[in-house]
Amino acid sequence: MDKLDIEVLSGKLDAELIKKDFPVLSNSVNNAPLVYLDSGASAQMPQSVIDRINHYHQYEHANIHRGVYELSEQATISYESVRSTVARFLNVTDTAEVIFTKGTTHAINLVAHAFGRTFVRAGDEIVISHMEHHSNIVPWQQLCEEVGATLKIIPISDIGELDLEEYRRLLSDRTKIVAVTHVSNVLGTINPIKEMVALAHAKDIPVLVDGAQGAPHMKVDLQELDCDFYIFSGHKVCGPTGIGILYGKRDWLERMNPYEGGGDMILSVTFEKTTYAEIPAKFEAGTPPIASAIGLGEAIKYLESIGLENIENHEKVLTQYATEALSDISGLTVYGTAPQKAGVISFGVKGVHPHDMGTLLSDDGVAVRAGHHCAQPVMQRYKVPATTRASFYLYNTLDDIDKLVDSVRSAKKIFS
Ligand code: 7TS
Repeated sequence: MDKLDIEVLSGKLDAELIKKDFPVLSNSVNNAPLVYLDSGASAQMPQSVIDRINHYHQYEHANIHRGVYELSEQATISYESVRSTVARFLNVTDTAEVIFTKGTTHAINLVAHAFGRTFVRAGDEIVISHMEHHSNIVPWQQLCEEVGATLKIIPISDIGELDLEEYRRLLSDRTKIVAVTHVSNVLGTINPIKEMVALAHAKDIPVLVDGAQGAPHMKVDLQELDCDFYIFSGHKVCGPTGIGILYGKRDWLERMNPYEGGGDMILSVTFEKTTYAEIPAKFEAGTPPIASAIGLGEAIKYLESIGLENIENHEKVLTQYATEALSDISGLTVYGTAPQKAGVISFGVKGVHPHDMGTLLSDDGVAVRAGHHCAQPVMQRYKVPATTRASFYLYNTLDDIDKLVDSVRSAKKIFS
């Protein structure tokens, strides 16, 4: 794939121009321009998001849902309007189905507690996959230990696809929920969520989708996917940390008990009895991260202004270009080569520890992640202790990839 082909293919998105929207990306690291290839961990924020958060702090800050004074009413309107922005982003119509959380991890714990403690009993089963992030494993494991349920695991193939035949077999009368990632943060595999949801729904089993690596990188249409819960984090969609989204179908959310108790989630409290607020308030106890929610709204508007389809297409091109260039390096193995793949490349180079690789790349200004990526079962599946991972986003250019590849080559020379 040469550069000209690629420019034609990624046509609708000018990454060089987009890069200028992100102040961090004009910085240098170790006297080299920063090449940021760790958006899978946290994406950078554009100036518009930073400005929106600053404006809130400077002119609009007040607690929400309680003041009768102007400032608090305005802050409430700004916060609540983000619910509509998120609903549009996910193509859902009922804004009460959009719950603000602290992030993906918090949202999955919320469902594991609130759904789990309401619907899961001894002898029941929960189906997850072998490619989950720890945050979509541990909360379910804790639930299973507490109530006496069992975790069932969908296996993955050598190229990093879920085994759908085995998935079908795992779905039974005992299955109470399926919890699966939209996109693997290590392998990049995009899972066939629509099909998996249909198979589960045929047996009346609800499905939770961990969208931490999905929502940032492609158009998510929840009316089409039809999953019961969809979750993502603000900091991976060019928003701030401390905020995330739980979408849940009204029917489930209304039947689930609250996860946390406190202010804002009640209708009335006496020492004898508390009655709970309607959704979404029932799941938003305490003062929320107001500024972060408002920043998330701005981040979504930014991504929408570029176009999620354009972002997805751009990342596909970057991934193909990077895979071809990296694969030319002898002794380099890419983990995860499924045809349906997002902008994540995990790799290992014979004779170079992934952490050493990460450190040497950093010396050249190239920021990648090295380690188990909070997905140790994936490492166990491929029998490696760790990998080096480059992950791409809308602001990455072909030059970024060239620098990555050059830097990997130099690192390899040091060890040969
Ligand atoms: N699920 C997936 C698929 C993820 O990739 C991550 C974070 C999480 C859940 C947790 O999200 P959080 O916002 O609650 O932390 N993944 C990564 C990563 O790949 N590198 O750093 C964080």
